[in-house]
Amino acid sequence: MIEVYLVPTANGQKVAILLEELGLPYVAHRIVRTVGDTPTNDYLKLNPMGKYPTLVDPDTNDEPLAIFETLAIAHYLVEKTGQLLPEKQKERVAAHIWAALAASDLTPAMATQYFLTLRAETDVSEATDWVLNEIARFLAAIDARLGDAPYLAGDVYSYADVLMFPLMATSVQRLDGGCAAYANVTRWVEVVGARAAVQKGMAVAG
Ligand SMILES: N[C@@H](CCC(=O)N[C@@H](CS)C(=O)NCC(=O)O)C(=O)O
Repeated sequence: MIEVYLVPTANGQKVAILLEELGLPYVAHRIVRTVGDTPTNDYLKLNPMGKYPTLVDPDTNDEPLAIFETLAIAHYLVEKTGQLLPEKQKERVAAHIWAALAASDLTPAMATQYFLTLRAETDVSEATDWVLNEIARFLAAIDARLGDAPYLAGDVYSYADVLMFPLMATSVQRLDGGCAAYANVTRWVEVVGARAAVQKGMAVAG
């Protein structure tokens, strides 16, 4: 059975929601750690960065696979099942684009915002202003996209929505006003957040 090692952050939530949506049986190891904890050597064999999440799948064509990087885990799971990947090429490409934006742009920006506003002990106001401006650019682009289509890929719910949801539901809530200024994002959060699999995944990694 699939095993997933996660901490209760947006990346862990993304993978837990995916597993729930795809109906794959899994065991979640919810790791409790504090800042500065070092990973065990056994865990570093699965994920050389010692970060979370990591997914281990014994049910492959060959040897068991250990997969890290949330976007790579998502690609693996949707390819394995053929689900949450739109049929139409235009929508499939859109899913890849918005999934990449969630993983490569908004997630690192929110992690940087977390450090600069909650952990940094020196004056980092210039860097904070820069990252908040970047986040506002991403949120405006996502809001515009969700003004043109009900879901990020287009008319169909896809893995891009899964990778974006925990960012909007948790990380972005750290900002003044959360995502309230973004009407299309707010509508989409209500729709996606009402899905049973999304609620279950959020609870597993909450
Ligand atoms: N690019 C990685 C980022 C993973 C990451 O930064 N995970 C955080 C939790 S969301 C973590 O493990 N932090 C603990 C640490 O850095 O030691 C991914 O997408 O999975």
